[in-house]
Amino acid sequence: MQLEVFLEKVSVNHGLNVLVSHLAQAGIEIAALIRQGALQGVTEKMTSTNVQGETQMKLDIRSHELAVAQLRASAVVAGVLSEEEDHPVLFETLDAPFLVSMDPLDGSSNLAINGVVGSIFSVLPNIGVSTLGEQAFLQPGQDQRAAAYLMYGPATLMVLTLGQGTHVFTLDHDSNTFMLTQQTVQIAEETSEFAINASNQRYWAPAMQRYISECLQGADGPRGRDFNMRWCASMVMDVHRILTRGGVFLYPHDRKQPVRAGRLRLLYEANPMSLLVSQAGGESIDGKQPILAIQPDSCHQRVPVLLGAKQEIQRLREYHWQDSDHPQATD
Ligand code: FBP
Repeated sequence: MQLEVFLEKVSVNHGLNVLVSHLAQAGIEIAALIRQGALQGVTEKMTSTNVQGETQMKLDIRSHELAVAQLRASAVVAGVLSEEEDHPVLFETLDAPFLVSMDPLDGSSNLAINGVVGSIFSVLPNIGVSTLGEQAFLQPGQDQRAAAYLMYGPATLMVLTLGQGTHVFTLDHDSNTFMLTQQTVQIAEETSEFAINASNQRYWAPAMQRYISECLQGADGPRGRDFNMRWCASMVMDVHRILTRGGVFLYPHDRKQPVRAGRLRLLYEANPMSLLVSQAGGESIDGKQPILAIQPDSCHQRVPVLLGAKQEIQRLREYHWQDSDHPQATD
């Protein structure tokens, strides 16, 4: 079933269907660029940095521009907050029904090694950006109307939720259309696989040290079974593995940069991924509270992200509450 047919079938919100179709088109254009690799200068670094102080890749900017152009063309979006811009880009259609927050190119450090990258989108209702300005983007994740990521791997995938389950679409490169290939995916409640950047271990809070140490002790330790570890340095790829075969993804708070509450951004990484995971039966917390319940206070705010299999996230929440001195996720 083609994406557009699926949308007409499951969603009565025509505006949202139009928006999702334009996100898909942006994904098709970005995928075409990525497939050209160095021929398109995909791996080139810019001299500019984004608001996070990260050196921008040429493709970060191109992906941002392609996504902004498609969202503007949809005529149902009033403005876009992007990882690549300090402030939201507001469109002429200020009264349009939706706002979008996005990470146009996630995992861009993988480009230089021809690795998997993605794009992440969060769709919010427009609660009055014409008067509120960028404050209108500061809505809790539970208010999202849709969330999606594009995965640019061996196949190009679009993973989508409109709040009724999480579904996977595969791009047919011949017809340039996304076809439904998995409907209502479910994450197993139990798992023996975790993903974390272990090089940060010495900076973790005691709760995280305990959880990972118990996993590494495996069958000889309190967990009584062996655990496997994976880390792709691309949130899209790590989360897709969890939606496909289970597991947990962990980017906890660490004291490497104590002022920073975490590495990942709440509005265009943590919130959309949390909605996709929760709609697939998983959970996501910042250590103590559900990420989708967090009231944002700045556009590029960072949070700790612990998401995936329900039983492991509940265990991590317990360890963090026991570990009373673990800092909360507010800047
Ligand atoms: P950006 O590439 O959009 O900045 O995303 C952040 C990210 O690359 C995530 O995709 C990934 O999970 C994480 O950072 C990798 O972090 P690290 O470099 O510490 O392994």
